[in-house]
Amino acid sequence: MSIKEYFLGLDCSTQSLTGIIIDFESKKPVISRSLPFSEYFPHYNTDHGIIKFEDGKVVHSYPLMWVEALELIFSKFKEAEIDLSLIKAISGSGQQHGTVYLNEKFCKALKNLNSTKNLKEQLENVFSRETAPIWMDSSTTRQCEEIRKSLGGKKNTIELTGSDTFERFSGPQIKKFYQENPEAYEKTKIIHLVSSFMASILLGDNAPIDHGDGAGMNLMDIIKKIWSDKALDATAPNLKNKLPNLIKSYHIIGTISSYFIKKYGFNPETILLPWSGDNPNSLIGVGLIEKGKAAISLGTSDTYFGFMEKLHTDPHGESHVFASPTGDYMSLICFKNGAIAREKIKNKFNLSWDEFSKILEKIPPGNNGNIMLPYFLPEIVPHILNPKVYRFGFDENNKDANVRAIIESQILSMRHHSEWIGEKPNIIYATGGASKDTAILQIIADVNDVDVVQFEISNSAALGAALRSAKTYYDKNGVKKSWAEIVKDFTSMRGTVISPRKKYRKLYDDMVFLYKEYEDFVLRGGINPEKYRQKFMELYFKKN
Ligand code: XUL
Repeated sequence: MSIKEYFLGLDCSTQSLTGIIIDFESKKPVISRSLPFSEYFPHYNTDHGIIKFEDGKVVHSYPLMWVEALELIFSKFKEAEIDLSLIKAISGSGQQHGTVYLNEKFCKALKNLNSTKNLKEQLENVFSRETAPIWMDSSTTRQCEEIRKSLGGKKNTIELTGSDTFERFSGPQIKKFYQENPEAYEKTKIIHLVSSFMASILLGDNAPIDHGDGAGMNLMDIIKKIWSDKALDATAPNLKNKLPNLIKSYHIIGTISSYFIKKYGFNPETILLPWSGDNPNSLIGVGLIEKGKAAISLGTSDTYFGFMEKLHTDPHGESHVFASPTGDYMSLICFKNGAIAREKIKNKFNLSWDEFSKILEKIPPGNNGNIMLPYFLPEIVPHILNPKVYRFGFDENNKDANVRAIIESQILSMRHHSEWIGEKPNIIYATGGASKDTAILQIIADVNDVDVVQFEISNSAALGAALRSAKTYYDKNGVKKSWAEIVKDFTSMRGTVISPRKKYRKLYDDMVFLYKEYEDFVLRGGINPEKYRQKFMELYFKKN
C-alpha cells in the first residue's frame, strides 16, 4: 500500500485567503478553497480586504483578519474530511511588501497557543499597529526620495536592492511609520512581512523572511542576499533588531506548531518552509524554471514576470528583480490598475463578465483607433501619483470602446514596459482570476505575437507554494527530483493554448508605438500624437 504524500500551499492575497492541497501520487489537487475577506469577515468592514484612508494614497489591511482566515480555512478542510495528517510540508504566499508591526507579546503568545481557544482571541493584543500598510499604498513619496538620496541616487539604489525605491516597498513604509509615530515604532519589537507573519503563526515562533519577498523591501542586498546596513541606516534606527532573519526560500524553518496538531490533526513531523511573495510563488506555480518564457498574472494587481538566470536590473527603474524560489532571480513589473480598473468599466456599464467578454470579441483589434491610458488608481508603472483616465478618440459613455480600450491598454502597457528585459518570450503563461477569459488571452496573444497558455488552476501562487514544499520535502528525504519534475505534472494541467493571429501583428506593432507616444505626451509633455492616431485609423479602419 502506498502512503499518500500531501503538500499544502496557502496564499494570503489582497482579497482572499486560498489553500490548495496537492497529492503527489495522483498528481492532482485534493482540495482548493478560497475565502474572500469581504464575504467571510464582514465585521472588519473592508472593501475586498482593503481599508482606504484619507486621499486614497494610504491603503492598509487588518492582520488579525488574515489570522481569522487562517483558522477558518483549516476548519473548512476538516469539514471536508481531508486527513490533514497526510500533509508532509507546508509553505505559503503573501501579497508582497505589506508590513506587520508586533509588540513584545507576539513571540510569547505564539509559543503558548492553547488549542482549546481560537487564534484571534489569543493574538488580538500582539500588534503595535492595528493595521498593516499593503502594496496598494502610495503615500511614501517623501520617504522614497529620502532613502534614494541616502543610498546615492537611483542607479545605486537599484544596484544595491534590485529596485529603485517604491512607495509600496517595506523600507519606505517603515520609515514613514517611524517618522510619524516614533513611540509606536519604539514599542515595535518585530516587523514582519505578510508572508513571514503568516508563517510565524504556523511555526509558533518568529519565522524568517525568504529572499524572494525580502527583495521587495529596499532593505536587502540583492547580490549578497543579506540585510544591507546602508539601507537599514537610511530607513529607521535600530531596524536590524526588529527584522527577522533572511533565509533561502527552499530551506526548512521548523515543524508545525502543536496548536495545529491538537486542533486540526496535523502530523507533528509536518515541515514548514518560509512563505514567499505571491509573485515568486506564482513563478513556480506556472512552471517558470527556465529562460524564454514569461507569465502574466491578472489579479488585483496585474504582473508581468519571468525567470532570470543572471541578475540584470531595469535601467529605467520601473521594474524589479526579486530572488526566485529556485535560488535564481526573477524580473517583475507590477501594474496597480489591474482587476479594479477592469471592474470599474464593467460596473459602469452594468455588464456581466460574459457580456464584457462578448464586447471584447465583437470590437476589432485596434479598437477603431481608440486609445486609453487607464489610471483609475495611482499607478506603479508608469509612476502616476494623481490618477486620471485619458481617452483618445472616444468618451467615457461609449461602452464598446471603453471595454476594448481597458484591456488593450493594459496589455499594450505590459508589452511596452517589459521591453527592457531584452528578450521576447516565446510563450506567455496566463494566470490569475481574469485569465479564465479567453477573449482577454486572445488580446495578450495578438499584442505580444506569442502563444498564450491558460491554466486550469488559476491560483498559481498557492499552487507554487505547495510545489515548493514538495521540492524541499523530497530533497530532505534524499529523493532526487529536479524542479522540472516537480512542476511538470501540475503545471501541465493546461486549459486552452491561444495563438496569435498573424494578420494583427503589424497593427499591434504600430499601436504599441502610438501607446508609447501617448504616454510620453501625457506624462512628460511630449508632442501630441493625434496625427499618428489619424494615420493609424486610415491604415487599419478606413471605410471604403
Ligand atoms: C508586486 C506587488 C503586487 C503584490 C500583490 O510587487 O506589489 O503584485 O504582491 O499581489
